[in-house]
Amino acid sequence: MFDIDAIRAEFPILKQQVNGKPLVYFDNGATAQKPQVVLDAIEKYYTDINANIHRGVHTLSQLATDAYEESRIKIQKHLNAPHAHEVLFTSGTTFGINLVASGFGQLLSKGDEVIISELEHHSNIVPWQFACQRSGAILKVIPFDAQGHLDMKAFDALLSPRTQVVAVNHVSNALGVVNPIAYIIEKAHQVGAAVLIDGAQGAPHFKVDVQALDCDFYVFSGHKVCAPTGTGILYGKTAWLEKLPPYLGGGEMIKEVTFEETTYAGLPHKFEAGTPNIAGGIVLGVAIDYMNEIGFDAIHAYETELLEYATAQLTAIPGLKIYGEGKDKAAVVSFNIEGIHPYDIGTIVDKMGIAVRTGHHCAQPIMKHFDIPGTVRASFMFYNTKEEIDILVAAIKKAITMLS
Ligand code: 7TS
Repeated sequence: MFDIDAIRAEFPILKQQVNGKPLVYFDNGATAQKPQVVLDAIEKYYTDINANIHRGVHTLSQLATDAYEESRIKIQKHLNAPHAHEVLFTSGTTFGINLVASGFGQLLSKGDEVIISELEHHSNIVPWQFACQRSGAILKVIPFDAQGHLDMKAFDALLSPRTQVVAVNHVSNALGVVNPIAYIIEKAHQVGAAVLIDGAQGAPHFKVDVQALDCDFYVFSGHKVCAPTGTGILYGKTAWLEKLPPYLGGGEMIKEVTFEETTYAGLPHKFEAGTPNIAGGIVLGVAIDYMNEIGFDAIHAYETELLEYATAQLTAIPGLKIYGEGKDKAAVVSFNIEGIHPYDIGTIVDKMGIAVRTGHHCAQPIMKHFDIPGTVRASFMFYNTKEEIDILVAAIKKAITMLS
């Protein structure tokens, strides 16, 4: 059963007052809060087994290595990845996309094509611009319509035998729209292109099955799934990970080093140079276990209720416009109020203890499409409540009175 009071009790930060008011945390798209079990696991790692991994014969090093590799297997199972070596630890989504795009920058040829979408976060745009600049490949962009849905007819028309990579997000961070990734993956594979899914806003809300999706890469950040910052996962199919060149050179990623030539370690180590965020990697497994215990079906059902409630309540405010419409959305409401700058709304509701994000959300092309400076974004997680949405709605009404 979904016991919201019990869940909230597990997040110490939610008991805080901010500006003299109980915290209402609606900036989960930026980062999620951490349950006690995650906080305890960080402390336990440093208290009991802190040591470097994959190198010591001593007991602590083996304990730390085992815990790190067990976490990799947990995440492999969670994603239904065929092999543990296809699950790479990273520092986050940005790192994962850069690793893949940088590799493709070396594999692509002049005239090849890379397709992204107009709905991407900057971290799924800029690395592909780098790759295209380096290789002479051409960047193409799937447009979106007035509701914020990607135009699949336009996508079909962009695909060609020259398409080598398609990189799109699972869920738009700025609008909350869920993209038709199953269709995109199937169509891209028909022309032989590899597909990277930016799951930064997908992994916190959906149980992802990489085999069912058949994506070539799936990337997400640990800090958005209740784990610490500086953690993340890049899932990649073995064949692609073997084809891609290493990203960082250093310790642990080599087989043999001489001054003439270096050969590389096998997967996953080829992509894991240097001492990683060991505690973070272990605790990411703890956070994934925690979310699985609640259950992603239960999480999705509860968050859908929150989203529908928030959409109805906010739509009823005169002059309020929501960006990103339709049924296929996940846990985000992005909006503006006629005649009021989003930053002013954000500042006033913060005084009432409410955390929302305002601005372009690192997705400037979306703002350009709508010809707006930014939006106010309320993004939800399974520990939020309808009562908190009521507090937000009342605060916005008050802000409107103050500003008009
Ligand atoms: N891709 C998407 C879709 C994202 O939402 C984000 C972060 C990233 C990539 C980058 O993730 P990072 O963990 O490497 O920084 N999105 C947001 C946001 O919406 N507000 O703050 C960060």
